[in-house]
Amino acid sequence: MPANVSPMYIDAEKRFFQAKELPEKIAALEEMWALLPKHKGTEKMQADIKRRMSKLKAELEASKSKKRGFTYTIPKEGAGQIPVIGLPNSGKSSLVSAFTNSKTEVAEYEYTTRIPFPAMMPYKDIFFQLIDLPPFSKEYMETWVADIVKRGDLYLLLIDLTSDFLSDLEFLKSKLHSYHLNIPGFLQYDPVAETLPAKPALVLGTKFDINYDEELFNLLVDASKPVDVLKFSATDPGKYEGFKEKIYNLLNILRVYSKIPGKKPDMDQPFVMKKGDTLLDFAQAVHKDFSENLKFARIWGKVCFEGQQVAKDYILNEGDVIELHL
Ligand SMILES: Nc1nc2c(ncn2[C@@H]2O[C@H](COP(=O)(O)OP(=O)(O)OP(=O)(O)O)[C@@H](O)[C@H]2O)c(=O)[nH]1
Ligand SMILES: [Mg+2]
Repeated sequence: MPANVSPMYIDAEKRFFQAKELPEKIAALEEMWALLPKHKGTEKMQADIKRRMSKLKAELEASKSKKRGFTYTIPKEGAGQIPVIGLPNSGKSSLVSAFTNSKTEVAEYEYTTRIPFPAMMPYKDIFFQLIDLPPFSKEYMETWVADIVKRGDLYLLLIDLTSDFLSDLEFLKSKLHSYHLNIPGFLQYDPVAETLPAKPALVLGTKFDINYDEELFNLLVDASKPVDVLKFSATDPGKYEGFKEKIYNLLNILRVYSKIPGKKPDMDQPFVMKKGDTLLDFAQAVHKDFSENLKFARIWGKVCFEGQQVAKDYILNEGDVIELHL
């Protein structure tokens, strides 16, 4: 034991070695960390404490999720499942209640939201499924939050413009990196994420009505690149709806409409398809047997006019009205 540590440190270390339960061990380590003078002479000890701490925290997390043994699985509905991600009080629930019919709990205090809360957000003739989540935080986070985020089709990141938002952004990035998300160019390189499907993200600078400084905002824009940042406030939803169109474009989807021969098209219920999908993909989406029996289709749209006949490999266009012939 080097002479330059305090008796309090030695005491904490004693408790670390005597502790039987993980939380006690972690608490003792945290105390040791706080009490250890940080200089060159203690570098080895610093590294040692950090290594032990991360190992024990991982063990604790694992034992908790094993004990709990559950996770929330939210069935996908609508044109895209969008987890709403942000630090405590960043305005997640305010966004969800302003843009959907569901009333999730909004409050001035932190950690208001404790369970996932799905709600449908209308956009034109379709819906996006938002999921209000508990906050991302440096303290304990439920492991199921990661499960929900990983399944998302687009990550909506809320950054409170009235806070120390550059460090908030860095914190969110490091968390998302630990989930191995593939958001091209946004997160630090991660060989595991590379093997997973790339997904889009969008940053909203919230509480824009309270605090705004063009220069600071531009720093956020730079730090978020290549992910776009939009100014946002939940107090005046009508004025800030633009983010929905952005989401639509980022999801790389399009809407097509089905028509039964001899009848008017059903313009109320679009089919949401991926950009690049073919007529055959559409037939399959309408009915799983249709793709086998499909002969051709007639299309009314911007690219094909007046019921032009197309084959199975026709690439769908936004707004196409499609009449399948089996
Ligand atoms: N002025 C203003 N206040 C906002 C805005 N968005 C949220 N707030 C306020 O900020 C506080 C926190 O909002 P919430 O929507 O509950 O935040 P949250 O991110 O869901 O918080 P947690 O669930 O605790 O993580 C509330 O008092 C809201 O009224 C906004 O755009 N403008
Ligand atoms: Mg909330």
